[in-house]
Amino acid sequence: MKKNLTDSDPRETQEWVDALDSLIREEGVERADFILTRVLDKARRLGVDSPLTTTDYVNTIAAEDEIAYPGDLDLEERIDAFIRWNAMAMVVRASYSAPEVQGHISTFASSAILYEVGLLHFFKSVDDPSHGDCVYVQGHSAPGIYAFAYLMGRLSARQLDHFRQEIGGEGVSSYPHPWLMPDFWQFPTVSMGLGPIQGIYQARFLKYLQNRGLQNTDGRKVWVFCGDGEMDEPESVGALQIAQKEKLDNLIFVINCNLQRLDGPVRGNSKIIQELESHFRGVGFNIIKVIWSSEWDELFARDSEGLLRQRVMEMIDGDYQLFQAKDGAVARQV
Ligand SMILES: Cc1ncc(C[n+]2csc(CCOP(=O)(O)OP(=O)(O)O)c2C)c(N)n1
Ligand SMILES: [Mg+2]
Repeated sequence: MKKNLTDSDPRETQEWVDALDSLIREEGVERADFILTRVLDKARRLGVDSPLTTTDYVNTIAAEDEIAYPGDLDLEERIDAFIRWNAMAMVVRASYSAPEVQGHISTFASSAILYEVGLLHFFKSVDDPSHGDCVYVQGHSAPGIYAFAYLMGRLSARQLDHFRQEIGGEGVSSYPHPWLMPDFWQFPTVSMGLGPIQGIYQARFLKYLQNRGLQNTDGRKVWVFCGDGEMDEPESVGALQIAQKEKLDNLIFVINCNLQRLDGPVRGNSKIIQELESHFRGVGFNIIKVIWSSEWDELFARDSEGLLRQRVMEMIDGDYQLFQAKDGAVARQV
C-alpha cells in the first residue's frame, strides 16, 4: 500500500499528538507505551499496515533539544579540512610512484566529521582507566585515519607517501590491518561485514568478562563504523539479534549513509536510512538519525504546515542522488 503522506486534517492530527503529550506529562512514558501498544495492536488487526518502526526523515534530536557543542567548532572545522585534504593528497601522491595504487576517497570524504568528532570527543584510548574503547573503522576510510595520525605527529610524510606500498616497512597498509601495523590498528575490517560481526561479538565478550568478574569492562564501548552498502552483507546484519538478547548497551553502530557504494547507488527507489532504522529498531537498538545539517534548522522551523517534512519523506534516494548531479532548477521540478 502506498503511504499517504498528505495531512487531510492537520487540526485533528494535532489533537492526537497533543493527547499523547498530555498523557506522557500526566502519567509518564510507561503508561504511554502501554496505551500505544494496545492501540497499535488494534490498528494492525483492523488492517492498518503502517511501517511503525520508522520515524520521519528528519534528525532524531530536534534543533531546540540540542545541547551546545562542547568544543571549538571553528577550530575543529579547520582540523577537519586539513585531514580531508591530507587524506585526498596521500592517495593522489601515492599513485604518482605506483599508478595502480588508488583509494576510496569518497568514503572518508563523506564520513570525516563522524571520525573527527569520535576521535576528539568520544573514543577512549588504551591509557584510559577503563582500558579504552574498541573502534572498528570502516575499511575504506583508512586514509582519513592516517591523515589524522599525521596531524598528531604519529605518522611521517614519508609513510603517507608509501600508502599501500608498505613492503619494506616504510608505508602504511591499504586498510585497517593489525597484523601489518600492530601498533596502529586495533581490528581488521574492509572485507564488508567483518567489522559489524566482529564488533557484536567483541561487545558480547566485554560483557562476558564483566559478568563473570574477570575484568571490569564498565564504560568501555564498541564502535562499529560501516557503510550503507556494507549493511547489505549477511555478516553485517546476521548477528544483530545477539545484541538484543545479550542487552549489549556497550555497542554503537555508526552507519555512514552516503547513498552510494563502490559499484553504484545503494538504493534508488526507496530510502536506505528508513530501511536501516526499521531493521535496527526491530532488534532493540536506540536510533539517532542525523540527516540534516544545522543550515536546515531555520528552514524546518519555518515549515509551519509540515510540507518540507512531507517532501523530504516522499523523495527517494534516487531523487537525492539526482540533486547531487543536477542544479537547483531540477530539484525544484522534482
Ligand atoms: C565482501 C566484500 N565484497 C566486495 C568488496 C568490494 N567493495 C569495497 S567497498 C565496496 C562498496 C562499499 O559501499 P559502502 O559500504 O556504502 O561504503 P562507501 O563506499 O559508500 O563508503 C565494495 C563492494 C569488499 N570490500 N568486501
Ligand atoms: Mg555508502
